Amino acid sequence: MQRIAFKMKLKPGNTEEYVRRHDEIWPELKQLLKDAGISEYSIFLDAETDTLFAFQKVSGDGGSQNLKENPIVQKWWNYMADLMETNADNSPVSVPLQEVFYMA
Ligand code: RM4
Repeated sequence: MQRIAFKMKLKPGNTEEYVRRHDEIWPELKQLLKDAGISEYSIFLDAETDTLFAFQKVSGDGGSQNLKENPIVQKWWNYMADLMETNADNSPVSVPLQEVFYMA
């Protein structure tokens, strides 16, 4: 099991809608993330900079941001694109973070 983290960027003024959409995350997306070996997936917001910090445990060979071939992930990214900074394919700009401390 590997711990990974990455940051993403929210467009200003979209916190409430971002939270609302995640509170109503699609069951099929949730299931495919679990099936891909992703667990303990949380996203935190630094409201000062609109930076989103994602943490997740992964048992497979990649995390949530490596699932771009999956049509449900693509549909979700298209749905979320109006709220976030994205790449040309509407995937969220995601910057891997280095783990500098861990305590079990
Ligand atoms: C985030 C972003 C991630 C996705 C989660 C569920 O806003 O779209 O890629 O894994 O939602």
